Amino acid sequence: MDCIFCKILNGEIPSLKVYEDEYTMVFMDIAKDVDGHMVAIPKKHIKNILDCDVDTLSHLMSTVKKVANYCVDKCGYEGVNLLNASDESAGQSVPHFHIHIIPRRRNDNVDA
Ligand code: D5M
Repeated sequence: MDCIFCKILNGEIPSLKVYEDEYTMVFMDIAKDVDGHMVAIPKKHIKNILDCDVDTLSHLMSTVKKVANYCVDKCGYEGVNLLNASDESAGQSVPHFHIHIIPRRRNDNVDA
């Protein structure tokens, strides 16, 4: 399958990995537009939330919460933005389900 995120999962494309477990992985977003911008993905290739079974969604959200809490509890951030685009009509550019995690501080001037 010609999917960038599947290639990251199987090591064909390098990534800066932040977290991994049996079902999910989190790595730094290549955009580097915002300090700390990460993406969390399920290991199972699913296009987006519209196709996602609730078990996979539950694993993914559990991972998102772990990473979000780590950002706030251990890394000096105060909050997070969680963003998702499901379908090209909504702006999805990589067709493998992902949740953007953007750590935030008050007055950080991020436009997320
Ligand atoms: O978000 C897709 C995101 O995927 C976008 O913010 C860039 C990111 N991306 C694309 N290729 C890579 C690689 N190779 N490593 C890390 N991040 C990547 P969307 O919401 O679908 O527009």
